[in-house]
Amino acid sequence: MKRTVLITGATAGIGRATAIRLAREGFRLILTGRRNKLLSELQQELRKEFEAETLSLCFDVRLFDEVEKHLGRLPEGWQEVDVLVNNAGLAVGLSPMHEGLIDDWERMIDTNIKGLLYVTRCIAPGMIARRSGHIINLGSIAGREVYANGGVYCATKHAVAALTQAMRLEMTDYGVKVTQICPGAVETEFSIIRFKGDRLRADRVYEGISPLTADDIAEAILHAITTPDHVVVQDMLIMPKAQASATTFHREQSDLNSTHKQKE
Ligand code: NDP
Ligand code: 8X3
Repeated sequence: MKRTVLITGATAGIGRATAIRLAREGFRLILTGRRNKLLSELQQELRKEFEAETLSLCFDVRLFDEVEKHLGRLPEGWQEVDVLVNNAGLAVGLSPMHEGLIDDWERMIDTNIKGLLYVTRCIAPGMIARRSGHIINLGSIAGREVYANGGVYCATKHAVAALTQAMRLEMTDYGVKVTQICPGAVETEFSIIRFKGDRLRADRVYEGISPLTADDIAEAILHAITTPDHVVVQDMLIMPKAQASATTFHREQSDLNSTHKQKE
């Protein structure tokens, strides 16, 4: 029986790349996100390219009623989720706390922490009952370090690290694996969202380096979910070769070649 993987945030970036990589390997996929058109296009692409069996569900992970409506009663044939990839997430804004926008904070906290919890609350009980399953949480280098002006985003990713550890402590007795994947800079829609559509500013984040690609992280997720049953990848930190810490990059253009520049 092919395993079923639920990916939150499959409309872009790491989630979308993971969907494509896993479809190629024959997994059945539940694809979620807020942009229905992108979900439909991805579904068609995966069916055409890989004859993938997919279900798409359009909802906002911040709204528990919506999450429960879609995931609390999955359709016939899709009720057993073997792997949950808690990927939906974002950074919004880059400013010190004394100037931060409350709406930016709410979006990050509600998506990255509460959204992950809401989805897990709906899916984990089935895994516990079946004594089998795997939860993969997208953390970040920002969950291991903090940097000025990104305090709230960093706090949400530190929360993901804490929740991941607690899940593991709670679920190991039930045979459920728990993994955290922590990337450094990955070029996706992430910086465009962080800078609210300012593409020039977003491009500067990756200037003079070869950032990670969404495919690099999809490959890591594939590895984590295809180890033998007795093996768990608990935690992976994956950085571009040119990135030494959250704020330290070696850039080919020397005028940008110092710590912190990309976060200013
Ligand atoms: P993208 O912006 O490219 O993709 C984010 C995905 O999350 C989209 O599919 C988006 O879908 C979904 N999403 C955002 N908000 C919501 C919501 N409220 N409800 C449902 N879905 C939502 O970013 P990445 O692929 O880069 O990010 C994926 C994860 O990886 C995030 O958790 C991020 O924090 C983490 N990460 C990213 C890094 C990077 O440098 N890019 C580094 C480290 C970690 P839609 O808009 O359709 O809802
Ligand atoms: C995204 C990476 O360094 O912009 O999680 O916080 S960073």
